[in-house]
Amino acid sequence: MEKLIITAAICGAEVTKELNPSVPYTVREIGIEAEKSFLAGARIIHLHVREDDGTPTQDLKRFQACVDEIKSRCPDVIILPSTGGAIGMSNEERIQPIFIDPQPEMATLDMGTMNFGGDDIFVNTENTIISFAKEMNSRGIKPELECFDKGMIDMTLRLHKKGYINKPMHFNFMMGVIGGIAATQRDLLYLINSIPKGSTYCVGAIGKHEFPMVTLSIELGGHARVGFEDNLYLSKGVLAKSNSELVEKVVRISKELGRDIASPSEARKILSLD
Ligand code: KMH
Ligand code: ZN
Repeated sequence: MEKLIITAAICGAEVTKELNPSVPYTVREIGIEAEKSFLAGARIIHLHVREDDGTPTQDLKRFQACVDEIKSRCPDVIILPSTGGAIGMSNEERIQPIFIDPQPEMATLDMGTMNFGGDDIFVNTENTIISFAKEMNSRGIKPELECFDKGMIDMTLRLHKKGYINKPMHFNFMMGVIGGIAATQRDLLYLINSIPKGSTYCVGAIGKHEFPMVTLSIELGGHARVGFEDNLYLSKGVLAKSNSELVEKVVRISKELGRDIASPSEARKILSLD
């Protein structure tokens, strides 16, 4: 089986230090969390950034400072900035991280609008998706296709036919988000069976669903995403002290299941980044 690529979603936009004091806010904290995750086996850092007080931001200068800090600590890691940002941000704000220097190899592309809990709506209209895809394509940035539900795969296939999304595609299935697809074995199989042959996929899931769904993905040949953005706990009632503990747990599971971890260059090859 293909070697496993682990993504660490180290920060997110929603979780806070009140929920887990190890959630990184400052440039240095973000750099340390990225480095520890990389050393534990993560090959991709899915990056959101914060102001020092924890406020989520897509400010280009702040992203650049965090990317510079990460690259000075682990130059080989793949940085995958968020173009989703936080609920309520404008498209102009959200797209800013693709302009970091050097240009990112990948960035998220969220494939549809959805409820996001309470009164929150995560808005990604068809025209927004097309305009973000065009910006990424024109720069050679590979989109990670964020699918929170099956209909978002259908949107991806439609936009592929229209020429906005290229093969080979790389999907990230985010499961168990309020308003999205449930984190169940049946639903993961449905998602996997709905993507084009030759695509790669990664699986992440919220809270207690993270490790069961990631384990299933490892068994089925997919890749794995863990991190504070999705889950703050190492096990029931035990807060993770660092994202790296979550990565180490995936590495342990994967090794037990007989699947090796990709090196940075192997990860780039699997994702057709080179
Ligand atoms: N924070 C969510 C509203 C992404 O990174 O592209 C969106 C999100 C997806 O996290
Ligand atoms: Zn994200």
